[in-house]
Amino acid sequence: MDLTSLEQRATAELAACADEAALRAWNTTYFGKQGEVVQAVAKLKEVPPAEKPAYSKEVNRIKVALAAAYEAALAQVKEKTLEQSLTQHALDVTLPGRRAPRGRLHVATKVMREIRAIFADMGFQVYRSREVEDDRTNFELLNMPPHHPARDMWDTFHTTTPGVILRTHTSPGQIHVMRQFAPNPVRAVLPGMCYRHEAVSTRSEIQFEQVEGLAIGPNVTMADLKGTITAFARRLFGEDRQVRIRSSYFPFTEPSIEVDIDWPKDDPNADRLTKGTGWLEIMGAGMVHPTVLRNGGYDPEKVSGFAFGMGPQRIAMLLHAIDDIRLFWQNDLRFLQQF
Ligand code: FA5
Repeated sequence: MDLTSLEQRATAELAACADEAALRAWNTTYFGKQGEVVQAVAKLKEVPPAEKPAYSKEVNRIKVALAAAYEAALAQVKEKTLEQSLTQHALDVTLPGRRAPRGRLHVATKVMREIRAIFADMGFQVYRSREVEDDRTNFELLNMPPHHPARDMWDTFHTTTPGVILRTHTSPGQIHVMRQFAPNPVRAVLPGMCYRHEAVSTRSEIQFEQVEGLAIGPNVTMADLKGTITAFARRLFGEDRQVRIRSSYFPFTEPSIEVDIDWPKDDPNADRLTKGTGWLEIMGAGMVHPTVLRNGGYDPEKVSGFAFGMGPQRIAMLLHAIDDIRLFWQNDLRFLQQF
């Protein structure tokens, strides 16, 4: 076997390999099971003894040299492929990143938190009550037996389970709070969603939030109620806003009042929103009816209490001069992004 011509041929063919596949084929030709270099090594057996040392030395030199040349060529080709991929699919790391869209709190959430904070400062704890109620707690225990005409004030969404309804106000929460804390004094606010089968208008939605307030203890009076509401209204709306207290009727309070806030006269929507009166009703309130106190587990001879229920959406409308309550739950970003 002519080792010199084998080396020359193999070297020339290796240099001609353009890619990794060609290199691997070259490797099979020379270093595979039947490869030429492998066969040249095997030939050592047949070489006459006198020539053996020289042949052995030469064939090993060629074997090592070709193997090294192959490894070097393979490494070079891999390097080239990587470089090509880097330049062809170039990544510009200096480009500014995409901004993550930043969310914000819904205006209703903000107002709700403000209201809660003011009452928290006055020592009211926040109590969560269920949105799905039974007729008994939403009406009966609040002094409205079936067929009581006062039920007409709250047109109700019924579930398919008889007697299970969506609460029409947060007042049934009063019963849950009382039953948990009686006979101890309590001061709590109950925020949450309410539902009414109503004609939707600029001031009324079928879904809206309320914040209920309840204070029970020895010698709680109407003066405490008026003081609490006035302090609250002044903190939320400012010292110069007017608060009006009117007598009213709720079956679960006696006496009952309604609280209005004056609407800025220079607002072109004032007439529509206040039905021409200049006042917007923000809450109903009163002294807890003795029957309701008893239903809650208290002795009306020993304690008295006041309660109120307000609508944060109406309050948000006042604070931000929003002229349509329907905007709150329409998820229109043009509206939501203003707050
Ligand atoms: C009640 O719901 C009584 N439970 C309030 C109460 C509590 C009285 C405790 C006495 C003692 P009224 O139906 O007026 O009352 O609702 C109270 C407030 O909820 C209203 O002043 C208003 O701000 C808000 N509200 C009522 N209906 C809607 C509606 N459809 N859309 C938006 N807000 C409403």
